[in-house]
Amino acid sequence: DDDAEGDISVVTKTKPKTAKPPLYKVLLLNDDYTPMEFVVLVLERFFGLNHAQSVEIMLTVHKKGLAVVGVFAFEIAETKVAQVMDFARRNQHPLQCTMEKE
Ligand code: NFA
Repeated sequence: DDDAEGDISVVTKTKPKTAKPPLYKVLLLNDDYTPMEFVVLVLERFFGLNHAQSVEIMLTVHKKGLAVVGVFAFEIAETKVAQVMDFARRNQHPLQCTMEKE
C-alpha cells in the first residue's frame, strides 16, 4: 500500500560569510581658535571632499560641536587622525580629530 506522503522540500541558504572589518567614524571637534579656512583645507586635503562639502561640514562642526567627516577601516581611520593632528600641530592650531568604533 502506497499512501503517498508528499515530500516537503525546504530551501536553505548559507550566506557566503566573509568577515567584514569593523568601521570607525572619524570625528572633527570644534574649538574657538582654529580658522574656518584651515578646517576647510583639512577636509579637502585629507578627506577628498570638494570645497562646497568641506565648507558645509566645517560649519556643522562649528555649530554643533563636532561632526563625522568619514567612516573607514581601522588603519585608514588611524592614518587620517594622525595626518590631521600632525597638520594642525605643525600649523599651531588646536584642532582635534578623533575616531570611534561605529
Ligand atoms: N570655531 C572656529 C572659529 O570660529 C572654526 C572651527 C570650525 C574650528 C570647525 C574647528 C572646527 N574660528
